[in-house]
Amino acid sequence: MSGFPKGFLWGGATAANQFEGAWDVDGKGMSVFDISTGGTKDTPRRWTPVLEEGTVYPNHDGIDFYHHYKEDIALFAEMGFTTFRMSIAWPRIYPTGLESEPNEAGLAFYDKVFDELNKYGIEPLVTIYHFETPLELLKRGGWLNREMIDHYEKFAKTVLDRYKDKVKYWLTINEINMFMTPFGGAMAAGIFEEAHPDHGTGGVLFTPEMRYQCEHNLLVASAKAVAYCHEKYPELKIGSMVAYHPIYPLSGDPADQLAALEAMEMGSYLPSDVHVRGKYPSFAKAYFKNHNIDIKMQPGDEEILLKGKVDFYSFSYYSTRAVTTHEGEDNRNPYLKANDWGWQIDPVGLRIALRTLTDRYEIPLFVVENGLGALDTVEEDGSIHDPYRIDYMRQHIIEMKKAIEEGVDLMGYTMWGPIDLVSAGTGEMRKRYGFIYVDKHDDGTGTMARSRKDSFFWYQKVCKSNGEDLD
Ligand code: BGP
Repeated sequence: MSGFPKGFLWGGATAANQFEGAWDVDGKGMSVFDISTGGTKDTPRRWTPVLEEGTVYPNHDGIDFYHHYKEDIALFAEMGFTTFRMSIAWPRIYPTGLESEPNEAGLAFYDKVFDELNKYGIEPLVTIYHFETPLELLKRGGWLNREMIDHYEKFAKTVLDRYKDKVKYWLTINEINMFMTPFGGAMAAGIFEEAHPDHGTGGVLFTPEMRYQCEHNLLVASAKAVAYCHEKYPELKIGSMVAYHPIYPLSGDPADQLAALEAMEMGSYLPSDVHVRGKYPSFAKAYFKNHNIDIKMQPGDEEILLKGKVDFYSFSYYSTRAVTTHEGEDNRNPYLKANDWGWQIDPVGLRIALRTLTDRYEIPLFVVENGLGALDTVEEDGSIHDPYRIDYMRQHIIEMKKAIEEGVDLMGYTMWGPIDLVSAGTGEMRKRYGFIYVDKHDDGTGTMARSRKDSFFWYQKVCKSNGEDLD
């Protein structure tokens, strides 16, 4: 019986801003998440351009990986990780983004982390930029401002040059399509109060034209990093990272089918196609024309995109959604259950995603985020029983295995948040993904002590048996 190939990479994924803490240590500048308060699924976070006395800013301390990295990496090694996904906080390297020389203390921190990982034989998988936009650059318009491409290029070159011998696997920009969403307005363009139906009104509108302009600049920046890496370090592997959100038609009505196709095209395939094929797909060009969206491109952009084709396609996968064109119809998929945050759980959808992406791109794939955000209970004796998390992951891993047997070339799996960390979407701690519990709470209290949940021992078996033992 086939299954996961030898050398399949098993591990977990994190982002600097959500777990490092040490927000103002060793010369680090501020990122957009340093001005975010915590929220919940019902109460949106606030972005406070001026820090408020007495307000909790959850990313300031994160779970303090900065000072616990040795202990945390030892726990990952104990689980049998063969890879670990993390990002480099841009403002730790270039505090405002504008400096011409990098901050040596920031660079030295990641040297220590990579050395520690390598000590245990864990391959780092590094996201160059995971939402951590330097605040100073947002004040200059963020990704709406073309100069951002140069700032990113400088940062990407610095880290590729510095860590080329310690890091083999790279991702250019995390969930590049998330920058086009209402949530993306903050980290893409410094638009903190969006006039969007989902987000109340009264703020600035992050218009479709602005979104696609940011996306274009991001795609050019990503392509520049890929081209540089290929030219200087052909032995390294550099990939894309897209939030892959499958949208199903709710019914067999062709109008629903079309609506689902269009949502997939502009939501997931636009950036994916550019990353993999090196050019804009025809549906996107037509969409821009038909909606009077004028994307400012410069001569040479097309050539850069063509030179920036990725080596592998990585993506996050949490849930699927459905779309209906029928007025008044509930667009929840009646065949699926949801987590406490309303994200519908769909393991078979992952298998469909893997096969669809294989058909479309025919390059290696990497699942770099997948997992269950849940409320955990600590028992009196300190144990944490999380069968719901084990069940979610087991079902997804089974479907991944089937997809491999159906011809998918899959490099690895890094589930999201192997250790509890701050939520990107809401800024809360109580939405936990980890195999490792961290005593840190939404009111800012907690000892930061780490403990193993039941799922820790389960995933240890999975990693050590190369995905064979899923019981
Ligand atoms: C992705 C991000 C991650 C991560 C994850 C889970 O969008 O790349 O940073 O946090 O989603 O989302 P959340 O933290 O909102 O539960």
